[in-house]
Order: sequence, then structure tokens, then C-alpha cells
Amino acid sequence: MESFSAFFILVVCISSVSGDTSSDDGRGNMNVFQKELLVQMKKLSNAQENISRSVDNYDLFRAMSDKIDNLEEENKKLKRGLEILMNNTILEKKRTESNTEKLNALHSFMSSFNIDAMRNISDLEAMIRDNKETLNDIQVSTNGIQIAMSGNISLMDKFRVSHGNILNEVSNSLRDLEITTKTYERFGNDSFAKLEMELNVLSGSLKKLNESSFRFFPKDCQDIQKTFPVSKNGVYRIYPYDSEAANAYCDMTNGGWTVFQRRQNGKTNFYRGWNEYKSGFGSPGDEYWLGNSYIHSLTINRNCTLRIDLTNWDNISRYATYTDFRIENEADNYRLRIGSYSGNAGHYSLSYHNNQEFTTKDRDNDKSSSRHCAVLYTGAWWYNACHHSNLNGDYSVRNDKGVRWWSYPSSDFMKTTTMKLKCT
Ligand SMILES: *[C@@H]1O[C@H](CO)[C@@H](O)[C@H](O)[C@H]1NC(C)=O
Ligand SMILES: *[C@@H]1O[C@H](CO)[C@@H](O)[C@H](O)[C@H]1NC(C)=O
Ligand SMILES: *[C@@H]1O[C@H](CO)[C@@H](O)[C@H](O)[C@H]1NC(C)=O
Ligand SMILES: *[C@@H]1O[C@H](CO)[C@@H](O)[C@H](O)[C@H]1NC(C)=O
Ligand SMILES: *[C@@H]1O[C@H](CO)[C@@H](O)[C@H](O)[C@H]1NC(C)=O
Ligand SMILES: *[C@@H]1O[C@H](CO)[C@@H](O)[C@H](O)[C@H]1NC(C)=O
Ligand SMILES: *[C@@H]1O[C@H](CO)[C@@H](O)[C@H](O)[C@H]1NC(C)=O
Ligand SMILES: CC(=O)N[C@H]1CO[C@H](CO)[C@@H](O)[C@@H]1O
Repeated sequence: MESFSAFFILVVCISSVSGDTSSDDGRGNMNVFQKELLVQMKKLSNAQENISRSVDNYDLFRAMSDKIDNLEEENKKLKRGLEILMNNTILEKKRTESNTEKLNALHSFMSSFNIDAMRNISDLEAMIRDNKETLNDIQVSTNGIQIAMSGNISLMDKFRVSHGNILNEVSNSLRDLEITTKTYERFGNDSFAKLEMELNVLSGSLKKLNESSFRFFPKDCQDIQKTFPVSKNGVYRIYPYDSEAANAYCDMTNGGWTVFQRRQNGKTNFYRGWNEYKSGFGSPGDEYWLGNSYIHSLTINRNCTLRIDLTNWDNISRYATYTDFRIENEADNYRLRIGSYSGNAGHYSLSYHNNQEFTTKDRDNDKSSSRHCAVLYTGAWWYNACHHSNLNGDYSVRNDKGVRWWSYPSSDFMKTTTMKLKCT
């Protein structure tokens, strides 16, 4: 702040000096120089202002971190309490008489946790809501939301994992208790029927808690765009359900697309094995593959559109979109599913691969009995027998082993490719 004021005073001084000397010819150059200096000074003081604003906003991030920390503490407390209660109740199912009492204790313990945690989470949500404009502001100048969402990655990830574990534990123990109460019910004790109803209520609030905590973590780029409409294209932390967090490139145009494949300069080697294609490789800000496990998590049980953007070496750009895009789970070898096509790049290049399993150089799932397509064509793809497109092929060659899309109107080797998804 002090240097900001100093700059300001300096700017004012130079302004008044330049006014006095403007009539003198010999000082004309000086005047131009001073004007330029003024412009630069103004820029500097703007930058200073921006920096001091960011510092103010840093407190907001800190407060949010603290809230997350608190939630984590809550989780730990619940875990400890739950362990004691489980030791006392679940592991001693035989002691019927005291079970009701212990279930009641568990009930009240859990409701108090739910209410506290929900209060904490809704606090957090309110904080984000209240500070949305500020957050948007910072983002314009520093892409601050990337810091907000991913700056404290270890903290966010840690919280999400421990929170998820706890929720699973609680829901497992609820299931356990339901089974127990059902067993007792068979012996005709009415009080267990009442307990069962209470358990249903608990399950409901657990579900709500789960939903509200997961809502806090953006699943994909669309979620980020929805929360922060002015988000720029760039790398963000995403938290797909049922998989670990990942860094992804977000194309924030038209509602927010999650980019999962990009080629643009040949810097990244795409001739890789199953596990690397499963968990992803490359750098999201440049060339990369997000990872089949994430693409699966993002597309399963949702209605997704796939969009492929291509530019060939003659600089002609085309695109293809497919509805109902998803890839199946690993047990089904990340099988590709696509629906109807629209675009101008030609549909058959990918339609030929519809319903095929993923094949890598170390995992041959293709339809060719005699050939191992991934090895033959130096790529990894949903090979049939073998390909009409090979977007993960060798960037440096212009033959069947290269980055090829057969139905392209002219030359079918690609200089840039992007594959991205958006779901409803
Ligand atoms: C300061 O931030 C504003 C937006 O808040 C931006 O338009 C401007 O370019 C920034 N100035 C500098 C010098 O970074
Ligand atoms: C619960 O029981 C397990 C296994 O008997 C034991 O290791 C653990 O320390 C107990 N937890 C508490 C909080 O008493
Ligand atoms: C049902 O269980 C409760 C609590 O264990 C007990 O107080 C009550 O006597 C039981 N009733 C019958 C009919 O067994
Ligand atoms: C992120 O969280 C860690 C652990 O709580 C903390 O030590 C660190 O200061 C935080 N970083 C920022 C930038 O808030
Ligand atoms: C929490 O919600 C997620 C997303 O809907 C779901 O996948 C997960 O199974 C839920 N966990 C529990 C314990 O309900
Ligand atoms: C998915 O969305 C598209 C476009 O909104 C629609 O045409 C299609 O019927 C939907 N598919 C399913 C399975 O809901
Ligand atoms: C394609 O565009 C690049 C960059 O603008 C340019 O250097 C190159 O000459 C163009 N190639 C053709 C075939 O027009
Ligand atoms: C940050 C925050 O509000 N944390 C609260 C979470 O809930 C517990 C229990 O009510 C409070 O003690 C914390 O202050």
C-alpha cells in the first residue's frame, strides 16, 4: 500500500511538471517521454491496486480453507464417535435389551452431526454465494477462482476423500442396522418398527448431506462455468463422482466443455499403455489425455455430447458431434458408445468405432484376429479391424500410423485435435 501511494504522488508531480514545460520546443521530446512515463505509471498503479485487492481476497480464501478444516475436524469426530458406537451396538447385536437405547444414542449423535455439518456446509455455500461477485472480480484479473478451486488442492482433496469415506461408513452401518432391526421385527417387537422408520429418516438426511457436500466440488467444467459464469478457458480441478480429483482443461464457451484429449504440437508421446490411458497423461494446459476412468465417471448415467474439433495441415477446420456419448467401465474395457452425428467432418470416421472396446499396445481388445491394431498403428483407440480414425496416433508421421480422420474432405492428417464432452 505504501509503494502504491508513492507511485501516486510521483504521478501527480510529473503531471504538474509536464504542464509547465509543454510550450518549450527543445523539451518536446521530454514531453513525449513524460507522457509515456505517465502512461506507464498509471499502469503500474493499476497493477498495484489489483495486487492489493487480491491480498484482501486472500482472506476470503483463508476463511474458506478454515471452514473446510473445520468440516474435516467434524468428520474425525464423527468417525471416532461412530467407532465407539459401532463397537457398542453393531458388534454386540446379541444384547437385545440395550440395543434400542444404543440405536437411540446413535440416532441422536447422527442427527446432531448432520445438522452441524449441514450448517457448516451451508455456511460455506452461503459464503461462496455472497462472495460470488468478488470471486468473479478476482478471476477476471488473476483467474483467481482457479486458485479458489484448486489452490489448496491437498486440503480440498483430503477433505473430499475423508468425507466420502465417512459417508460410506455411515451408510454401511445404517444398512447394517436396518438388517438388524428387520431381524428383530420378525420376533414381533413393535419398538423396532418405529426404529426402522427413524432409520429411514436418517438415511434421507445422510443422502442430503452427501449431495450438498458433493455439490461443493465441481464435477466437471460445466459445474465450474455454472457457478462462476465469467470463468476463462484454462486448467481447473474437477471432482468426478466415484473417482479421484483431476486437473482438466476447460473450454468455457457454450456452457463449459470438459476437454479430454488434445493434440497440437507433438510434444506429448501418445503411444502408451493401458494404465496410462486409464489414469491420464500429458499436461492439461497443453497436449493430454484426461484418462479413461475419468471419462467413464463423467459420462456414465448421464446424457453427454461428444464434440471433436479438427484442423488439418492445410489449416482447414472441421468438427463432429455425437449425442449419447459414454464410455463403459474398465471391466468392459472402456467400450465406446455414441449416438447420432452432426457436423462437417464426416460421421463414419468414428461411427466405425462405435461399440468397440479400447485397445492399447499392451491390451489387445480389437476386432482383428490376426493383427494387434494399437501396435500396428502406433496409437490407442477403440479399434475395430482396425481404424477409420486414429486421433491418438503418431503426431510425426503422415500415414496410417499418424493422427488421422479418414472422412476428412481433403487431406486427412490432423495438426490439431480436441475431444471434449458436455452432459445434461
Ligand atoms: C486490473 O484488473 C482489471 C480487472 O479487474 C483489469 O481489467 C486490468 O487489466 C488489471 N490491470 C493490471 C495492470 O493488471
Ligand atoms: C473398536 O473395536 C476395535 C476392534 O475390537 C478396536 O480396535 C478399537 O480400538 C475400538 N474402538 C474404540 C473407539 O473403542
Ligand atoms: C421390545 O423391546 C423393548 C426394548 O428392548 C422392550 O422394552 C420391550 O419390552 C420389548 N417388547 C416385547 C413385546 O418384547
Ligand atoms: C492450504 O492448506 C494447508 C493445510 O491446511 C495450509 O497449511 C496452507 O496454508 C493452505 N494454503 C493456502 C494458500 O491457503
Ligand atoms: C454420495 O453421492 C454420490 C454422488 O451421487 C454417490 O456416488 C455416492 O454413492 C453417495 N455416497 C453415499 C454414502 O451415499
Ligand atoms: C440426450 O439429449 C439429446 C439432446 O438433448 C436428446 O436428443 C436425447 O434423446 C437424449 N438421450 C437420452 C438417452 O436421454
Ligand atoms: C497454416 O497456418 C500456419 C499458422 O498460421 C501457417 O504458418 C502455415 O503456413 C499455414 N499452412 C498452410 C498450408 O496454409
Ligand atoms: C466454520 C464453522 O462454522 N464451523 C462450525 C461447524 O460446526 C461446529 C459444530 O456446530 C461448530 O463448532 C463450528 O464452529
